[in-house]
Amino acid sequence: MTEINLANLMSPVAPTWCPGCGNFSILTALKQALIELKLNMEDVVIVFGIGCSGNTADFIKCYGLHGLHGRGMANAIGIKLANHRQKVIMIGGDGDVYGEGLNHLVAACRGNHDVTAVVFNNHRYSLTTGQSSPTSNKGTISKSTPQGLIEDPIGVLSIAVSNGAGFVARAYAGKLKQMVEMIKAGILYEGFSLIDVQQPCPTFNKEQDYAWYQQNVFDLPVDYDPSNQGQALMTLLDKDKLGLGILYQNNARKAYHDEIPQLSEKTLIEQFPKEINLSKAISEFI
Ligand SMILES: Cc1ncc(C[n+]2csc(CCOP(=O)(O)OP(=O)(O)O)c2C)c(N)n1
Repeated sequence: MTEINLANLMSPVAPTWCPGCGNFSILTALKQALIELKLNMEDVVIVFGIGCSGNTADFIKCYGLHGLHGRGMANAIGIKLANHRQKVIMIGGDGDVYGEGLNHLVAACRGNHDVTAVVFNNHRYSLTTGQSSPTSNKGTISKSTPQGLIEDPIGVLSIAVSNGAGFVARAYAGKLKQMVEMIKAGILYEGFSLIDVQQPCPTFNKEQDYAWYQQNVFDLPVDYDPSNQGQALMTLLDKDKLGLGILYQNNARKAYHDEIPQLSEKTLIEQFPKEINLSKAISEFI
């Protein structure tokens, strides 16, 4: 076993992100969280979506999978069920996780699958040069909406809170220390954890820049109670002011794999037969 440290997370590939991109600090926070949790390299799998965010796959050394756009969560759930002793983290953008992958996100919430999703939310499809995404504001001018976006932004954290996600948090790429704490808490939580990271994209989102975030984010008050689902939903109804912290945490709900008696003793891969008669297995299903 190899305990995670900065040196062994270091990829030989330097990030290709634009200067000032919020992705730099999110990657730093992720590495810091893994180091502070004293996890082993062999115990962590990171699944990446497609996008500037998904390109993080090249910039961190770890066990992982860089799969199809929008399908990262499905892969993450599969990996978790194959070996539920591993910590599984899913990284993707708002387009990837809240657009193409929304159905898989809802499945992760409903099942309370023990996966930690860190969503790099820059309110744009940035890798493809800045089209509006499900979290773009109404009126956004972009290449795909030259006359202004007609739709309202998706209230995706409310969807998560009201559909079974056990842990829902919001962080901001401009607040590194808090982001590290959110990611650590999400990884430690046994169930589905969604950490929405608000992230400036200096190239394609001129509207929500660092100055805008300084005006529009706030720390949740000290008396905020994350176990109160109603309070979380009320807080999330305000789509302009962005409360940072753990919005909702349900410690009473079991993770999906803990509901499966066949996984109580051994993981699925430990139970996998050494030899398998494929024709016999297939004939049982047809
Ligand atoms: C199925 C599919 N549809 C579309 C694309 C093209 N595509 C690649 S990256 C991307 C945008 C990703 O945006 P987001 O998930 O918000 O990540 P960001 O680049 O902003 O980090 C799109 C649409 C693709 N690769 N696969």
